[in-house]
Amino acid sequence: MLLFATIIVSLGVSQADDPLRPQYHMMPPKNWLNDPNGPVYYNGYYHMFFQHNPNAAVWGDMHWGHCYSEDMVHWIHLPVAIAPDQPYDKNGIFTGSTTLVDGIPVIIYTGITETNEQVQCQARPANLSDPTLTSWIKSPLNPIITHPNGRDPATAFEDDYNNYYLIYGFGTDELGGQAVLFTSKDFSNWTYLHPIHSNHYDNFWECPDIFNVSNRIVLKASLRGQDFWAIGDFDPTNLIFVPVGNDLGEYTQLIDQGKFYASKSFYDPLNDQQVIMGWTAEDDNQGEQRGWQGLHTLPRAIFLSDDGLQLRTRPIEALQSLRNEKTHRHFQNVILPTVIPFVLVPDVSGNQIEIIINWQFSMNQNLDFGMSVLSTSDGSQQTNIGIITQRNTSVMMNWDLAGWDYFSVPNIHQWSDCQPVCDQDTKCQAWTFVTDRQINNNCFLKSGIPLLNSNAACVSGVKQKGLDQQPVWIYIDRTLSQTNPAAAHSPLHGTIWMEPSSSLLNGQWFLGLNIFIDHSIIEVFEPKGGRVAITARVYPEKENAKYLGVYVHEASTDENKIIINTLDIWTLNTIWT
Ligand code: DQQ
Repeated sequence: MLLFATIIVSLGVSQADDPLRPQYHMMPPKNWLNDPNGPVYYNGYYHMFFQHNPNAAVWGDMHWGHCYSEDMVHWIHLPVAIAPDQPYDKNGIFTGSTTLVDGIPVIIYTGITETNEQVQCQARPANLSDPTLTSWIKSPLNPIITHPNGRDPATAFEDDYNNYYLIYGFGTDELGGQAVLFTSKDFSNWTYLHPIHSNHYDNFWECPDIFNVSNRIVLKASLRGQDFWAIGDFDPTNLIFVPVGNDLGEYTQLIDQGKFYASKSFYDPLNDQQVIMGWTAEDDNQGEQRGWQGLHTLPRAIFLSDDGLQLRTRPIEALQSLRNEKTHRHFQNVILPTVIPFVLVPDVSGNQIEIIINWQFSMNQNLDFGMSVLSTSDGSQQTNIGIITQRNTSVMMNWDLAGWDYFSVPNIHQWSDCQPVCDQDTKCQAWTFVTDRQINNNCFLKSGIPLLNSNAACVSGVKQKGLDQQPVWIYIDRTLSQTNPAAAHSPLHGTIWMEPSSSLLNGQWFLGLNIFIDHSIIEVFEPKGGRVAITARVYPEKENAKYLGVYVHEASTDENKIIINTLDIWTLNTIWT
């Protein structure tokens, strides 16, 4: 089938020795990396620290690794910044942050003591005239905080009266997850106040972070294996965070829908933006053998929705400098008229690439279409990045919205009674009624919109927003990504609401996706609205799994076609200089 009119030459493929090792993501040369720690811009350079085991490709013996950069894109490795060598941190230099105190970067990190207590410690640059900030000196006052026994201090903030405030993660079964608040006048002597915020979605919060975006306060924390945000205000009298919408822990509050944890943000003064990056762990059982494990996601700029109530992210603009312009390929107006199992994008290949694809499709149709990446030429190994829409999302027969249940409603015996209950509950985003069980609570309410799963025993619905608004599922399907059964295969997805103001013309929706492929990591964004970020790990074994394709698994029955308005592809250069 001839779909693509332009004939082009091959993009070329990275010749890295290890075909799965990413080339434009932050990671040490070998061994282990986890949480980003204390990113900061100081005196002309960005500094990135990270949880690092320098001696083995497994978690343990935590040090702070260190890289620096002029542009937040191209990085240079530096020696370990902080090593565990004191009684108060001998068992690990855990996560922490950097704060500019009177213009000087000061690190506060969690030390794990000889007796495995978690205490908070401070370090300052040994030589401020060294722009690389290679050496750090621990404070003679360490540990500066010993109770409660929590971890992961965030960048501190200041009020108008020269009081500093610091939060770190804590929690118990009884108290739930918490971010505990301390105050100080001199940044060395800290007084415990109370939890700045807490809830019962988990019994401990790791890596909390608090920052200002567009005159609102964002609180984030890591719990249940994912990173959640809440937007709110800081109550200056009671010194607590008060969420204005959903609280962190709800499925509407994920920063990234995929493999993204222990994220850390920092203020980038050069571009006046708050930047966040997360830790992406390996998702198979081969990491130790490969000799490296863990990387950081691409840095993302944080912004708020127009109403100030939703957190949005998109890749920082500076990443465009990684594009090798000579390899740029452009296609336009590719019409996909009907169901197409798989068709190759001609003469393009690459496993270290960026893709921008602008889709056009009709409103209110049953559609499933997308792009295959890291694909063999026959499509036997591939990862699909697609879009699903449904004609009528208020009642979807034979579909399960699997997961994210927060309540099963008693005494409901038919699906038509399930939707009104959801409509009346502000927390409810969607529901599924299970028809083949003779139990008393077959109506499940969901606190987000899970991915659609075909299931003859289910009827599902999405709480509606308005006649001209439509939910759209954006997914990464890893069913054929690799053959290793121990690698994660489960689909990942995010759901967004298409809204007429930004993307509807003559009954057609316009939706752009920005996709980054780097050997064994895929990041998918909806860059215009910043409403979706999905990070996935994949481990294609086949050497030629470097092609791109398109597919339409479900097409409209009427005259409407799915159209690729534009498709742009670049090879990206490495970030290591
Ligand atoms: N990882 C760090 C901890 C943190 C956890 C230790 C989150 O400080 O709570 O490596 O991944």
